[in-house]
Amino acid sequence: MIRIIDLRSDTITQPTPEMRRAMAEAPVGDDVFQEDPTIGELERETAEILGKPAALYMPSGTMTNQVALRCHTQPGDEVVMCENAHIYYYECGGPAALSGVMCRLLRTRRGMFTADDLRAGIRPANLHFPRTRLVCVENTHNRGGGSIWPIEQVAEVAQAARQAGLGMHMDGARLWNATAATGIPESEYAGYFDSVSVCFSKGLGAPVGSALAGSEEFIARARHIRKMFGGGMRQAGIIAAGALHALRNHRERLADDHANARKLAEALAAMAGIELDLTDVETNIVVFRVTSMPAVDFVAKLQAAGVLLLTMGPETVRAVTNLTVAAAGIDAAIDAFRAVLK
Ligand code: TLP
Repeated sequence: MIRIIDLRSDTITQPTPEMRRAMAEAPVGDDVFQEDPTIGELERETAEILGKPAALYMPSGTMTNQVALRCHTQPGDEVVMCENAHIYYYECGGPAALSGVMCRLLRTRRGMFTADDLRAGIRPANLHFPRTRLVCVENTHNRGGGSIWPIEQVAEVAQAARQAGLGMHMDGARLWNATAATGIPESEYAGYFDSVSVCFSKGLGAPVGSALAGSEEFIARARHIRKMFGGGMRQAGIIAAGALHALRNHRERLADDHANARKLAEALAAMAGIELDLTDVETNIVVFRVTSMPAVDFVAKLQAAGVLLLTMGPETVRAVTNLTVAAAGIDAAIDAFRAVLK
């Protein structure tokens, strides 16, 4: 039997035995009545880490992002973001379907735009134009290859947004990875934003859930929209306990994922048939170009050799290190890459 090394995403992780125990033993209540003590604890701890007054647990990162958009905007408004933002690229047209907003897309390298890029994307006041209302920043940036926004650039973009009277939302699904890599606290990044979405079910390894953080007033509105979107859950402390365990115990170990990504990237960069700039590998995501065959063929061959990956485009492939793949798995994956490219 070949051993499967799953590098498709950091969402594929299995709960650890300790996490399962915490989930089995979690005190629960009806969270629509705000009576679930475990969810309450998770929301308080998350808000505290992010330096925000309040937070709200939801089933997914897609829901936290889309609820945030709905809270910040009116139908017909425009939201500015990178053309590769998860909110635009991977959320099923949610901004149009759920909030009735348009997306103004900025072309970027690796997901990061400047204050000048933003200013160029803001509509002037004019009877004919939509109202620019919100700016979305993704940190780390998924399609950007796990890239980290420099904090100075966040500050400049936030200042330009404030000057124009715009709201700021961060898709921080992998904000934990940015902090693990830079040492800059999550709250320092979050301080530049009105709302922040974070995921427990990616690098942290929980089975379910994300949180949206912001002011008390913003989160009260988000609670209402979450209910409207069907995300009001009942005894969800069962799953929130997994998220709480992950939050308390798995943030520091993200450094292992980053070391594994670097190891993999260094080996890949040296292989003929692959193009990869090592300076682009900052966290747990490795994106590379395959020059010797179409990306889909490459991924199929690796799958046959027991290594699971995802294509990102016709020539690009993504590998994401995660909690279930230890350093030994990375060594085995490197051998499989070499065998396929031979
Ligand atoms: N990303 C998934 C896929 O949807 C692509 C992955 O495997 O990386 N924001 C960012 C930056 C994300 O990467 C994701 C998930 C989400 C939001 C959405 O989270 P979920 O999957 O919980 O809805």
